[in-house]
Amino acid sequence: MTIREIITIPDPRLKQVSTPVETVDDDLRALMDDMVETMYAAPGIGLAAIQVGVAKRVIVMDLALEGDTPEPLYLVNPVIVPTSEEHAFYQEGCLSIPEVYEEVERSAECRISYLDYNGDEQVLDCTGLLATCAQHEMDHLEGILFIDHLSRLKRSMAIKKVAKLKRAAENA
Ligand code: GNR
Ligand code: NI
Repeated sequence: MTIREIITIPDPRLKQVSTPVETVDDDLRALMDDMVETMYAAPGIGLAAIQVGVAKRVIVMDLALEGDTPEPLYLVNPVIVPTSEEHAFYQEGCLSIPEVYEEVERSAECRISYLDYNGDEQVLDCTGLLATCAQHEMDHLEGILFIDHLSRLKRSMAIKKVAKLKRAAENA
């Protein structure tokens, strides 16, 4: 397993629409293993393949608390449907948009159908932070970032903040 580099804005790859996976094979499992290791190292609670530069419809998530037994979820070709009319606000962050945290409104509950690590069909009902995270990750597969849900002003402030951080890192 390898920790891969997480790409950050304004890398144009983050705007790509990811393509469906044809078969869940050992090559794909190697990618998913790397993604989980990369997510834990970051640390983060979710990661989409495009964040490591691979435009495939693959997501990993783990909402287990630090210190508890890890509970990684591997989602291939996920399809999401809202299962509640209710919406919820959560303060979101993204490993591809470092140090930006803003409230985003999403469906409070959703159901995801997907293929798991072994290529078997699964259905997962999500509430709370898991529902938020799942919708955030699904957006990545469509080339959408959480800042795209913000006002133009907040979005441009976020983009400038990341650019400034990168300049500071380069000059350090
Ligand atoms: O680690 C992450 N935390 C998080 C918090 C609130 C809503 C969404 C997320 S996902 C994020 C990791 C990430 O960038 N996934 O794409
Ligand atoms: Ni993200």
